[in-house]
Order: sequence, then C-alpha cells, then structure tokens
Amino acid sequence: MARYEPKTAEPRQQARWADADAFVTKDTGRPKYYVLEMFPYPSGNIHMGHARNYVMGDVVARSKRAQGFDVLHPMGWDAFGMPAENAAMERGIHPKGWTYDNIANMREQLKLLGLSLDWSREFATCDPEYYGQQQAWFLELYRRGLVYRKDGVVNWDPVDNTVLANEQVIDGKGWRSGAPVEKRKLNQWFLRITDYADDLIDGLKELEGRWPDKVRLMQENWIGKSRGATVWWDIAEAPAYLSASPEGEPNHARDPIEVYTTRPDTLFGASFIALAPDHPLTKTIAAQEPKVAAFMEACASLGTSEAEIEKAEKHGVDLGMRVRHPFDPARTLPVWSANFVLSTYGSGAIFGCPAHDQRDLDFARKYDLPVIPVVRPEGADETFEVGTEAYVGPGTAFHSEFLDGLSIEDAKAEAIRRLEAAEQGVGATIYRLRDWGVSRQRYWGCPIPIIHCPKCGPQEVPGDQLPVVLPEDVTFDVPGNPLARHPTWKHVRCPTCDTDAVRETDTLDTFVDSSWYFARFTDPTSATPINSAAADRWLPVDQYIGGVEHAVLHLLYARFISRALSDAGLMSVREPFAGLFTQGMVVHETYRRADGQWVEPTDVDLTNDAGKRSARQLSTGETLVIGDIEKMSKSKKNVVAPQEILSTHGVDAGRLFVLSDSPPERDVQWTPGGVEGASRFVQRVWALFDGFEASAPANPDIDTALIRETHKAIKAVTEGVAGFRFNSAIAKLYAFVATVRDHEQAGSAARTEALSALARLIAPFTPHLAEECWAALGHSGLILDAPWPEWDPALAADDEIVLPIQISGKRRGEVTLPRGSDPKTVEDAALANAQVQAYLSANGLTVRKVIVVTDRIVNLVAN
Ligand code: ANZ
Ligand code: ZN
Repeated sequence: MARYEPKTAEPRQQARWADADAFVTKDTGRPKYYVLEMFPYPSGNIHMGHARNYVMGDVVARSKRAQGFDVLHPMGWDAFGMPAENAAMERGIHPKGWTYDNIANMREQLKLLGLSLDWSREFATCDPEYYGQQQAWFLELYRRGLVYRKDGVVNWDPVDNTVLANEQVIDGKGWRSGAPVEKRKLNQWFLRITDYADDLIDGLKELEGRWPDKVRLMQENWIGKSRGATVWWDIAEAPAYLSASPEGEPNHARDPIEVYTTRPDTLFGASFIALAPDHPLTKTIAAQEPKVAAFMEACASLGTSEAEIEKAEKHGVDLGMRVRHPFDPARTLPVWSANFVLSTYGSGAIFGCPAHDQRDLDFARKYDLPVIPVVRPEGADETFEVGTEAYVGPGTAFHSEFLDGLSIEDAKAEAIRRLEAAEQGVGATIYRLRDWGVSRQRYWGCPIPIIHCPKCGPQEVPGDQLPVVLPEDVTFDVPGNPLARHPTWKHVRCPTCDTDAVRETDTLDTFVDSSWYFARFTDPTSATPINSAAADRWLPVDQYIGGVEHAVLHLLYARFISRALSDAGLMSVREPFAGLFTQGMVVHETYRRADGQWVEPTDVDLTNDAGKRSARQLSTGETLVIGDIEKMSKSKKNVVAPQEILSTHGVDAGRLFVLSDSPPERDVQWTPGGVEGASRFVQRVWALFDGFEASAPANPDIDTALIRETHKAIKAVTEGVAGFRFNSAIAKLYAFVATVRDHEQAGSAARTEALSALARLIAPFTPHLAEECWAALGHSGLILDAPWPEWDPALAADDEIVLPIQISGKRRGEVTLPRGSDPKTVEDAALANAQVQAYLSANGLTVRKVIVVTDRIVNLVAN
C-alpha cells in the first residue's frame, strides 16, 4: 500500500480545480448562499488566525455547494491604513508598492490553502475602481444630508505637528515624538449614524439566534439608548460678572442649567450639580477664576476615553453658584465642575445623587456634600442609610414628598409628569452613540471628493471627475499629511464658479472602506457602486465569519451603511449579514530564556518526562522557561507560520487540525502533536481507498451494520457542519473511519456506499484528499461536483429504542430493545419487566392478550 503524498496530491488537485475554473461563481438559478470571511488587512503574511478563519468559511462554502446551492465565496483586501504609511516613513517604501506587494504575497499563501474562493471577484479597497465608487455613494449620502461637517476633537502631536490616530497615542504621548498629546478642534466630516440608532437597535432583535448574543448585546450597549428626563435648574446665585454677557449671547446668570438624568425618581436626593470641565459655563467662569482655570487644565491633560475617566480619582471645583431645586424652589444646591462628567454625553451636566450613584457618592464623600437616600430596598425602613456603597437596586421612593411609596418605575413616570407640568423639564431619550467622524489626516486612504471654494464653500467633485485618485508622487520625510503639502494635486478650480479652490486633503476612515465591500463583491466591476440586480440576487451575506474584535465598529458601520445605501436606493437589503459567527483565536505556548528573550517554537526542543515537561533551546542548548499559552504574536515569538506546517504535513492536515481541536468559537492551541495526529488521520483515510476493488461478495450482517453506521455518520457530520460544530463533525469522522476499518469483511456494495459517503463527508475539511479518494473509487469527475450524501432516517436512527409498556392503556413501564425486534422478543421482554410484574401482582391481574406495535409500543390487556 502506498503512502498518501500530500506534496504531489495537493498541487495535482489544485491544478484540476483551476483547469475547471471550479470556483468561479455560478448563477444557475438554484438557491443562493453567500459565505464571507472578514477580508484581511494585507500586513504581509497570512497567519494561523487568518488560516483558521478562511478554512471555516471554506467548510461552509464547500458543503453548501454540495448541498445544491449556488455559492458566492469571494476574497479581497482591506488595503488602506496606517501600517503602509509607517513602512513608508520607516523604510522609504511607497505605501502603494508595499501594499500591493503584500497582497501578491498573501494571495499566494492563501491559494496554498486550497480554498474554494472565486478569485475572479478579487479587489483591494485601494484600487481606484473601488474607492471611486465609494466616493460616488459618499456624495449621494452628502446630498441626502447624511454627511456633514462640524468641529471634532483630534489628538495633536505638538512636536511632529501632526494629527495622531488613537493607536498612535501611547500613555498620552505621541508614539514617535514622545511629546504629551494635546486635544485640538478640527473641522471634520461626519456620517449621521445617529439617525439610524433606533433602526440599528430594532434590527438586532431579528438577528436573535443568528448572531452571537454577546455581539448583539455589545452593539446595543454601544448605541446605549436610555430613557430619562432633561431637567432645568434655575439659577439662584451667580457671580456678578456672569450677568454682563452681551445681548443675544447665552446669559449664564439667567439661563437655567440643563442636565440629563436616567433617574428622575431620585430628584429629591440631589445634593449638587456638576458640569463637565469643558462645559461652556465652566469655561466662562474659568476666564475669571484662576482656580477653575487650573482645574480645567488639569482635566485636559487626562485621557478622554470613558474607561480612563471611570478609573481616574474623582476631582472637582466649586464654581461659586447655586441653583434652585425644580420641585422646591426654596431649596438651593451648589454648582461644581467635576472630572467624571463627560462633555459629549447628554448635556454635559448632571445632578449628583450620592446615595444612588457610586461616582456621585465618591465625589460627595471627598468634598463633604450631603448624602440623602431616597430609594429604600424592600424590608428597609425610613432610617435606611448609605455608607460607602451607593444603593442602586430596586426599591420604594421615600423622603420624596409626592413620590413616596412609588416603585422606581412609577416614580420616574410621576417625576417626569410633574417636571413637565411645572415646565422644569421633559421626558427624553438619549443615546450614547455619536455621529461617525470619518476624516483622517492621512495619505493612504480614500480621498474625500470635495472641493473647498473660498466663495461657494464645500462643493462636490462632479461625477465625471470621479474617481479622485491619490497622487503617487508624495514624500514621507516629514510628519503630517503629504496630500496637504502636495504642490499641485490639491489646487483645482471650483466646479461651480471656476475660481481657485482646494481639494479636501483628508481621507476617509478605513472603516468606511469595509462598510460595503460585501455588496461590491456581488458585482465588483459594476459601473455604479452597486449593481442592484446582483445585490438582490446575493445579499444578504448568509454566513459572515470573523473575529469578535469587530463586534462593534465594523459590524455596526456595515449595518448602518447598508441602511443608508438602501434608503438612497442603491441596494435593497438593509441588514447585510443574516448569520454571523465569531471564531476563537489560535494560541501557542511561549518559551523564554533566562535573559528574558522569547524563543521561537521552531528553536525549541520539548521533552516530557513522566508528565514533567521541559524545554531546551535547539540552537544554544540553553534551558527555557515554558510560559503561558497566548495568542500568537510577533512580540512573544510564539508564531507558527502556516507555510511551515503545510510544507511538512500538507494542507489538508493543517486544515483538519485548526478545526478539530476545539469548538470554532473557542481558542485553539497549536501543538506539533496535534497536527501530527491530523496527518496520521489523512493516511488512515487514504489506506481505506488505496487499491480499493469492488469485488467482495455480500456479507449480510456485516453489510447492514456498516450501512447503518454510514447513515449515522452522514447525519452527524451534516448536522455538525450546519451547526458550526466542526470539531464534533471531525470527531465523528475519526470514529467513522475506524468503523469502516473494523468492517473489512463487508461486501463491496456496502463498502462502496460507506467509502463514497466518507469521501464526500471529508471533502469540506480535506478537499485534496477527498478528490484523490473519489478518483480511487473510479470517478472521473470532481468530488466538488458530487452531491452531498443523504441519510435515511430509519437507518440513521439509534439501534436501540425505548418501548413504552402499557397495561390496559396506561403506561406502567418501559423496555430498551434493539430496533426492529420481533413481536415475540418484545412480548417476552415486557412480561419479564420488573415494574410490570410488580404492578400485575399488586393488583391481582392476569395478562390476557399482548399487542406489539413494532418499534412503537407494547400493550398488555389484563384483568
Ligand atoms: C441623576 C442620577 C441619580 C443618575 C442616580 C444616576 C443615578 P446611563 O444610564 O449610562 O445613560 N450622566 C448624565 N450625563 C452625564 C455626563 N455627561 N457625564 C457623566 N455622567 C452623566 O447614565 C445616565 C446617568 O449618568 C444620568 O443619570 C446621570 O446621572 C449621569 F441615582 O442622574 B444620573
Ligand atoms: Zn466657487
């Protein structure tokens, strides 16, 4: 018997697929299935995580194809972004060359994996044909009012004189200059995602059961819809200089302070008002009061992320004003500015209720402000008090006049009714979600197709001048955006009045590029952004697969853009991904030398001495410390490149391994032993097919048993694949291969049936091996075109069944018997049953007649 040689078999089968153009999408009018893996960023190499992701998609694509679907399974490149510019700055390589070289490299690596991808649809988001169409729809959204300009805050590096992306700010400092980063206001472009906030939340309900609950919840929290009230607090006391504001401008001495609350039921527990450090009123006072100005400055140097603010110690300053309580004007409260109040949420001002909000409580304890409990838990009485922990649980209002005795929900409704009646507030819904700032002061991105005219303001680039192509003659020798300092590119005439004007030099956030690529794949050469007939045929994506790190931004932006493009009439599907699967990571043990240096797995010799594992560095002989199992990363050197595995064990063994060891949603640990096991399985399968001849005579008992096992395997593998339980499908295949081996004596008809099913069941996982096996069975065509095996429910059913035993129509016991047992066997078993015996003798009954319904029930007629 010959060994299976992946080195020759795999290229041989890949060549057959290529000759047949086997993966070019066919539209034959059968039901469609669109399977898509999140397209990669062309960083340089395909890593194990990519490989696992694409192999999962391939299992879905290949099985759906066999099951009779027209399958769309495309691939492309999310190719704009910072790393290309960094390469340009650090190594003087042009971003375009760097990107396309990486793409070429990664395409070859991906092709090695034997994926059933339609490469004829490939594109990169940095292709002008792609981003030009993006510019076209961007302008359509602009005309529809979904794109607008306003001031936004950016990270400014004062030494490099450049805007930094968030990931370039490390511990509050510029990644290159090390200078403390400043916040600057810059006029930027925004997409009105907030218009779709409710629609985006509503859509999540329909994705129940089709998207991971965790992802749906994360999106809901990100959008952060909350019901509450806006409350106006009249000014009771203010410094004299505040009343001096000129006519027509806000008068801080007269205009009430507006706060947003989700807990209007706690209004009677208010003990102070707090404004954000950059609230307009704080600023006005800071202009007069040095200690307020100092406070503002201290806050500005702190991080602005919500997480950082949450962590920071509470800090504030008394602004020297007082406001009146909306329900009791005689009662006045002090106004503070506090570092935990965000300027970007609600109205940038709160009322503090220390008894029922932890932040407020920490603040009140620090500055000695009153703590007034107004909600008491069940069982507590009027003496209920709060110590160092705010009470945020359910309860009943007290110390709250007309709200006393109401539940929280009822008290909220009543408080809002009273606020509205007194014109001191209104019920309000607010969202955490902000409009999407898409301006990036970067070269390697999609140019924003706008021209700024000194007379007419921002003007659209006319349709016949699209795409606005990035100039290639740019330099990266100085920081900042090369587009902004390009000598010619940005100087144009105004399309409206023909005077000298300048192009917008900001480019689009790369999340815009990835917010619609799945729609473009339905017809990547369309002369419009989206060919609506093609989009109608293929969208939504039936199965989308990718990392959970995209649970919010990418997936939310894509859902928003689909809705916006659909409202603009460019496509009709609003919910782009009907099914979502988020896969786990590929992890690997880490190895470290005594001097702290990480060592690559290929340079490690592992020994296992009676369960005690030790590691030695191959190149130096030094003893190593075996570290944690972590996500493969360059910094810890625990990366195993797919290419290495593929060249030693073959593609199929690698594919099998990344799917076999743990459920797809969990992390999988890469171990040399694991892939060797997969490789042995490949050999075992081949041994069943190699030299197979259909000449053995029938052998009824063994044949029946093998056929039953075959149908059971078909059922289990089919259900495993459909339910994304690839590891259990593979486990079943391992077991089935052992079963086929054990039934060596089967006749050739039964054996052929078993092997024919086996070849087709392994095909999604180990497609090259499957083709070889299929050929060994005498088929000249591709297994790719063979239909998925079907199971006969009767044959796939369990061998043993439980038969209920009735006595005169009432269930009194049960027996477990082989399926299809004859009536006499069933009768004997039923009569011998202990429960039945006990019942009969206890009631003095004698069995007169036995009725057996095969595989269903036994009925004993007794009196
Ligand atoms: C009074 C109050 C009493 C509050 C109480 C909470 C508990 P969510 O639910 O996350 O939306 N808040 C409002 N605007 C804020 C801002 N700009 N920065 C920081 N905090 C702000 O949070 C809503 C609550 O967060 C609001 O309800 C407000 O505090 C605070 F027992 O008002 B609450
Ligand atoms: Zn003009």
